[in-house]
Amino acid sequence: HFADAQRTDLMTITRYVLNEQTRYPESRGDFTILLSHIVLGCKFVCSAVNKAGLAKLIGLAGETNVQGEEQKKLDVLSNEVFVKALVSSGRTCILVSEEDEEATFVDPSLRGKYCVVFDPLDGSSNIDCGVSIGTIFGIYSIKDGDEPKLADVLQPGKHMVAAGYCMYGSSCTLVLSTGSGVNGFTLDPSLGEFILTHPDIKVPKKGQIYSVNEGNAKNWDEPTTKYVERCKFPKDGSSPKSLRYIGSMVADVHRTLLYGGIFMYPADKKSPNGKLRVLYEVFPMSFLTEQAGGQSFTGKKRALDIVPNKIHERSAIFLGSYDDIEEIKALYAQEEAKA
Ligand code: P6P
Repeated sequence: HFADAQRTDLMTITRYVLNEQTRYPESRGDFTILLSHIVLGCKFVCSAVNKAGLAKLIGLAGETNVQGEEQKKLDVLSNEVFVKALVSSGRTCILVSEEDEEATFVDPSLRGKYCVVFDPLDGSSNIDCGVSIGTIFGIYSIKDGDEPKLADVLQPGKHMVAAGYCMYGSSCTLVLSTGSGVNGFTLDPSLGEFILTHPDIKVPKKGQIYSVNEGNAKNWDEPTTKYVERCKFPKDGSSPKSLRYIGSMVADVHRTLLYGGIFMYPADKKSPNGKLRVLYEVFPMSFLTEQAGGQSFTGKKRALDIVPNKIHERSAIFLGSYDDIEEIKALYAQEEAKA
């Protein structure tokens, strides 16, 4: 009987968000409309990524993006789709994309109250070899009703009203938090709907996996070096942790949320602020991790407390299981005490 109910009682992402909305009687459904446009963008990118190899979309567009990385056609396409979907939703006023050097201020005729920061196709250097990649997004409300200004997207991550990612892998999974927990939805291509498949995701309190690019070990600082050493040669007689590093943030974070452990992109001598971008990589993934009961730390402070000065600013990040992050925080605190 339950199986029947499950088959007919489909909890789609739209229905889930509408249910959420009933918690805010004053809301006029703007967020639901915004989210439906983000979902449309994810469906488009999922379809384009799945047929990229066939549609010869693979290969360099010849241009380089603001990050100086060679731009693949899918990057360009995904960015255009998301910008157009978000602007046409009539619910946004400022957009920040990894692909665009400047923020986009939406025309007053289409302006809404939300600011969206996003990486339309993170991990795109992995497209050609079929590794999972993803879209990462975070949503702020404009600070006060008058003219949108850059300060509205330079808010600390803790002021985000929602964050999520869509992972394009063996299946297309959208993981979302609107501030009351984390839920995962999987695209059913036959319906074109995202169906709730991972209700109320919680990061295991402690994990057996560490995830870092060991190739940067030469440049790590003392606390990171010590922590990784502990993962490999535990002093307390426990078994060493496993190393899992995919090199695509969405895939590494998705595994961390589901299986536990720690994902790290530390600062190092070569990149004193790490590599990952604050607004549309660190903040959304930290928001989700905290909502799932984990922690996210920069080496100096809680990641969501960062106040960005520039829209493409970077930060170091250590996120994942609550207890594992406590360990890395203690090592940085010891370092701090020595200074
Ligand atoms: P590295 C992909 O290019 C990305 O931005 C993230 O998705 C990923 O976590 C990171 O960079 C990988 O960086 O230096 O280990 O190749």
